[in-house]
Amino acid sequence: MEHILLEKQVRPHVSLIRLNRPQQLNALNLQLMSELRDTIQELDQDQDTHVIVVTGDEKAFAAGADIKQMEGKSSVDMLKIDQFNTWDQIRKTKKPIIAAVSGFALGGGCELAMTCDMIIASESAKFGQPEIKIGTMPGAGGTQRLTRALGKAKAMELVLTGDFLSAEEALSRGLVNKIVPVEIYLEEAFELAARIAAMPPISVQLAKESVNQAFEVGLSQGLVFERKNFYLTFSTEDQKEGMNAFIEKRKPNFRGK
Ligand code: DAK
Repeated sequence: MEHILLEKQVRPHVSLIRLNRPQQLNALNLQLMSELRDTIQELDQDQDTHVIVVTGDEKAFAAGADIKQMEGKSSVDMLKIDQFNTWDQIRKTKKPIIAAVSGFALGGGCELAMTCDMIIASESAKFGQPEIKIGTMPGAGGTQRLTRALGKAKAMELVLTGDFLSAEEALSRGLVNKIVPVEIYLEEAFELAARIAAMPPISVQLAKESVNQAFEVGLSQGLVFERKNFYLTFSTEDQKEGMNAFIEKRKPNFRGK
């Protein structure tokens, strides 16, 4: 791996992926995205990892897809490269992914953060979809996810002007979970990840899948989907352990079974 750093067990059952092209503000070139996809898929299979944290560095989570790599491409080139396949595979990750964002999260960087399940941001975080300024538009979910998160008016403004959204505004509008000083944003993401990693992992995955269904289907279908996953938790040992531990007034010992 050239553009990705992987650190396992930064907390119990929590793994950290760091985007590592600092000179280019972690611009997402094809190699970085392939390495990211491969690493996430490996962690999704890894029994010792329950939660994944993805971060960049203090200056940039990622300043977008690599403009220098895209500049000369035709529509047919883009179609043949089929980057969407890579992004779709990341989107299908079963385990929760927390984005720890500091500095720029722009274009594909903002889309990557929104593809994650939660965002912890530093006070310096800046979100935006500035693709319009370079003659194109968001292509990896920006118009859809930003609109769902911020509502039509603000999303439209950001997508059409390329303006940035401050961390404060991102928090007040529900795009991010929390903002903290830059010195502790990664720590804060680890804390959240560790709390989730201590929960029964099968129920966590089923619950994540169910929340995500809310963005895919209508309410009746979503409720049916939720109900089936709810039933499914009753065939896990962890459900028995969790309820018995409550009754016996002790801490549960979840084993992912
Ligand atoms: N691509 C390539 N290089 C980049 C880059 C980017 N997106 N962003 C920054 N860099 C490079 C700069 O070229 C510079 O490199 P050198 O000149 O030193 O070699 C270095 O990083 C430092 O950047 P600056 O000197 O510009 O730093 P500043 O602090 O002055 O400015 C900035 C920071 C973030 C405001 C500025 O760098 C900037 O505006 N960057 C571009 C932001 C942008 O337009 N992002 C959107 C890119 S388009 C797709 C999936 C996703 C996408 C497309 C398709 N498929 C699935 C098909 C996404 C598209 C995009 O994201």
